Amino acid sequence: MFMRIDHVGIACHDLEEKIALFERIFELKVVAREVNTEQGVKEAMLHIADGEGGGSYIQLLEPLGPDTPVGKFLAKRGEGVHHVAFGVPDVVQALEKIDDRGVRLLDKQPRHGSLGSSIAFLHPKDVGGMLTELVQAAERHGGVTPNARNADT
Ligand code: MC0
Repeated sequence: MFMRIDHVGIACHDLEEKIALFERIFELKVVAREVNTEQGVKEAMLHIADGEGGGSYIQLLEPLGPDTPVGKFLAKRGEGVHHVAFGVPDVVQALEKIDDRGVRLLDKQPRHGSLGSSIAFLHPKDVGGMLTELVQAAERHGGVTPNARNADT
């Protein structure tokens, strides 16, 4: 089901400060920034490597307000790893499979994610305490749609 780890999302209070920290320690580079109002975050993607179906990244997340998923997380747990996102070839198909396996889907339909991806979250309480995100990368970033795969075969 999974092709790679797409990204690890890190919750932080100050995006610019944490970008500078990750650039300095790990020599990573920001390849995209976005304000995603639907998700209540301002975020930056720092590129690590390219893999099957897309890249892998560190995603730094600053909440747009206290009453957002990341705002609530910071108030409760402080800064740190907020979620792990796995690259899948087809997010709708992955959701259908997982729905039959007793896991609460936080998104029944994919939403807009970083770098033009389609994303969906699974409830952390049903996945060993880990907020889990499924990511189908945009095609221009190497995502593999079912049609593209069929065209290749
Ligand atoms: C909450 N909990 C977590 C957690 N957030 N556990 C592990 N990791 C997390 N990140 C736990 C709480 O500690 C609590 O457990 C229980 O889940 C309920 O949490 P809550 O504080 O009462 O908050 P809820 O229930 O209102 O919301 C939690 C939930 C929500 C995970 C359902 O945050 C959500 O729907 N998240 C998905 C969307 C999201 O996170 N968007 C931001 C990233 P206890 O034991 O205390 O009951 S957007 C993003 O990343 C996009 C831009 C992208 O990747 O492209």
